[in-house]
Amino acid sequence: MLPVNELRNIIQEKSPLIHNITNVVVTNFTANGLYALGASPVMAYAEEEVADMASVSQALVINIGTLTKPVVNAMLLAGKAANKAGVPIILDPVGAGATPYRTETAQRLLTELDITLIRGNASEIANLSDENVKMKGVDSTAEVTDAAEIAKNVALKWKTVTALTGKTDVITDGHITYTVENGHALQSKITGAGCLLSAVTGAFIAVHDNVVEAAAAAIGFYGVAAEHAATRRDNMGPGHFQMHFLDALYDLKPEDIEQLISIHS
Ligand code: ATP
Ligand code: TZP
Ligand code: MG
Ligand code: MG
Repeated sequence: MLPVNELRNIIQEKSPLIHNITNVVVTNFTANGLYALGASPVMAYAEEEVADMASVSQALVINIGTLTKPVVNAMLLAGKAANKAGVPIILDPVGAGATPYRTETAQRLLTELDITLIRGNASEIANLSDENVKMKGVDSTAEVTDAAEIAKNVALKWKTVTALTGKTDVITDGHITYTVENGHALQSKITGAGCLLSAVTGAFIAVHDNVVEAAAAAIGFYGVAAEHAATRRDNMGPGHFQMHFLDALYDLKPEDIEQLISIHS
């Protein structure tokens, strides 16, 4: 079993600073989710400061959900500073494949920066391989039967650990592969479930050098939190789920994690 509880404890103890350059939809939810986990979020976008902020952070999370030209410039500046300082970078390629601008920007970031982990849904990850898969805005439409193959291709193509998420999650560096069977369907009924997950993987990678292990542990932990949240109330809907999910990230019991977590290699 991966050291999920141990890594969560280290995050709570050390409270790693996670610099997010994210989208305008999920900014508040991402900051609250990182606080609930025990990490320390900061959002900073100005070209004048992103390099300084990234270089003193323990992880940089770049999310292309609501791109503009100045934001792309800030991502490149922050990313270069993070690479120079040895700070890990997580890329969430939100909507890659939905428009050429998103696909090309994700590819540009992967080309110009040394990215530690890509975390996206099935369509987004498939669009970073040589496949062209339809997106419905930012939501995955891919009926993926070969998720592991797609994730491995992307990991090898970009020389980056890749996490393809959905009902089953696949985390791979192209050689070592974990699958995670945790999570709940209500996660796709709230905005930001994927974006916050990318930030949460950043916090786990900040405290554990083995990136594939850290990402799999983060995704397993996050899925158990969702399952736990979904059972706290009868007839759970997205509104209450979002609230209970934040609470579960905060106070999920170590024994519940051990009992419910389903990570396989
Ligand atoms: P999308 O916009 O397509 O929902 P996303 O970027 O929000 O994509 P997801 O792939 O939905 O990201 O992953 C977010 C989290 O939700 C992951 O932890 C994943 O395991 C979980 N998840 C998504 N759908 C399901 C499902 N049907 N059953 C269980 N867990 C799910
Ligand atoms: N539109 C642009 S970014 C965004 C939306 C709805 C949020 C996407 O969040 P997630 O976590 O990928 O579902
Ligand atoms: Mg989603
Ligand atoms: Mg997403």
